[in-house]
Amino acid sequence: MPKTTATRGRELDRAGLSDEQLVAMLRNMLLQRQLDNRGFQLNRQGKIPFALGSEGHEAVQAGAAMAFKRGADVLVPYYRDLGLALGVGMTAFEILSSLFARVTDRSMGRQFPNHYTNHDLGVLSISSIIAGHCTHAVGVAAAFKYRREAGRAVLCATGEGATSQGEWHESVNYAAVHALPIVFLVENNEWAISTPQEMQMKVANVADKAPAYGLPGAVCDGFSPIAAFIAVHEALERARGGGGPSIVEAKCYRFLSHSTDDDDRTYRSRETIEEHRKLDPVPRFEQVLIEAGVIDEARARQLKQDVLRETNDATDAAEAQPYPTTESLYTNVVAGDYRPWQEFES
Ligand SMILES: Cc1ncc(C[n+]2csc(CCOP(=O)(O)OP(=O)(O)O)c2C)c(N)n1
Repeated sequence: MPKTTATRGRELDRAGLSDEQLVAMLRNMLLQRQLDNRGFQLNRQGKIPFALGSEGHEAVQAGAAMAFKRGADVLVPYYRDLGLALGVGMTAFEILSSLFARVTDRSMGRQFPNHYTNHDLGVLSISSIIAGHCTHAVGVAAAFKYRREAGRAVLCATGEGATSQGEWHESVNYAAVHALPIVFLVENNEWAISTPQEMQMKVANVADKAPAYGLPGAVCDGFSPIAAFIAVHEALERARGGGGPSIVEAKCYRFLSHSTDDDDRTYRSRETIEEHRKLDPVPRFEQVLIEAGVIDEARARQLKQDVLRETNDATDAAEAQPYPTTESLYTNVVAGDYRPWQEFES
């Protein structure tokens, strides 16, 4: 599907979103971009071992997060969902605490970098096992249904590569059969590390797989936060209202290498990336809001300065935190006081 904006000339098709919500989406996208850069910089400075970037995913994540109902829905993200995490209420400090593996990280630095969590906000801990988290997400949705907690839904995000995994198929099928309140959001960035989409599937769209499970499937422009909001909002509302699960595929692109450990020059050309860069959703959405009169140039500049300051302050604050102590090694590993390994101690 062509990556077009949701604007008509200077008139903005805002899908019922207020100025405040539109600016919040832009701010989220700008902050994602800053934090992404910061992760890669810190890695190159030798301060953190690893970072992942969401560059190219800003729009789909800002739009999807805007459709999330805080206090009701549960987010089951994957490792490239920085903007979803920020959009549902996580802070730059929490993200940097995860990157620095400091004690202020909710897992106390025991998860992989970029694998943050926040139970208070309904953000499940991220699983590095591709598509493994889809089974967790379906479990949460099954609990909502079993407990008759109407009005709640699960938003489960993956890349398109994850849809080749058995767990994804099993999760989608189980959710369909049991009509669970869940949305499978597929952020299709065309690559799974070095594997292009055409090596993953014989259909043009992941959403084309939906009818095989008896589900609705939608494709949206993942470079437009408004288009992503519309698609995810509709799917979440259906799920919350008892209408069952669906698949939403957002077409986006991965501008950076897979992670700081990957050299993408070995499998894709610089020219291809430059071509996609012309459609960069961040400056484009900024322009959309300026043209629609939602913000002016000065406000746009101010927003960028704000997110840079926020990123700098959060970096300094997180770096200044201590590492967890060895005494806390087993904290949060097993619920309650039960210590299974102690049964084997002599
Ligand atoms: C079960 C499993 N197999 C392989 C990997 C290694 N791996 C990590 S990320 C990744 C690519 C996933 O691609 P996609 O789902 O398209 O998401 P993207 O990273 O492109 O956003 C792979 C193969 C893994 N973590 N888990």
